[in-house]
Amino acid sequence: MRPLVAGNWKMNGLDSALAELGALRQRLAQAPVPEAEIMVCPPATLLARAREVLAGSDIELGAQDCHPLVSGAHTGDISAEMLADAGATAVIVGHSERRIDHGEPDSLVNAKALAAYRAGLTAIICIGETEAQHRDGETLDVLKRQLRGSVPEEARAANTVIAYEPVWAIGSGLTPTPADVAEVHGFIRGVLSQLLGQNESGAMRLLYGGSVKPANAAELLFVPDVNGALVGGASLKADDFYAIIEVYR
Ligand code: G2H
Repeated sequence: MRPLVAGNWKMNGLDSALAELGALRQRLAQAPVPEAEIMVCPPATLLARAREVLAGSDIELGAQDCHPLVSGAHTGDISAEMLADAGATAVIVGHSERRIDHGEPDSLVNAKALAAYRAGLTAIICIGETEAQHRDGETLDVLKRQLRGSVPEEARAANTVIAYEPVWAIGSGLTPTPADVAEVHGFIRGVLSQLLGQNESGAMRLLYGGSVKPANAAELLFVPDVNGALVGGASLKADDFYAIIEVYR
């Protein structure tokens, strides 16, 4: 399975990120890493400019969120169709920052994933336990509940990627041990198998996300059942993002 390395810029990128993206593009042209699929997910306002920077390259564009509906009276929201029109081929849904900051429940994440499919986008569905849930030993129960609620019946390996992002590891510099990541990803694969069948589950990419850096990428990304990374902070600098991608070469 070809791994996916996706950069989630979050609410960053107004300053140097497009220049960094140009540098990444150049770097990949000089020293390609065809073993990995590469994506960047800028804020929606930068999609069009990022598309210009990436024109003719293999680097894909994703978005960070979408509204479940196609259009209507939803001030400030952006539909999956609009993201596709702006050049996105994928959209992140259910990132913990949206689940927590905006109170998004699993049912809404599920509806957003369906909207992504409707617009022809890949849904990158995020799940992950909080620090308190981790401490209380609830990780696997939380992940099972999130998967059952957030992953639509229509999810297929061709239209869906799952990203496991422990909330306590996001932006904190902390990461689970490779053994813990292996256990959790194996568990996720098992739950997906119950939900979608063994074929789809077996072929679906499971990304790890949360403080992935050049220094820890190799130990986290070659864990069994890890098929790539969702990278936040380290995706904003071409050198760092390339160094993470390069582990697959
Ligand atoms: C987790 C991750 C990207 P960071 O949110 O989705 O961010 O790599 O900065 O921890």
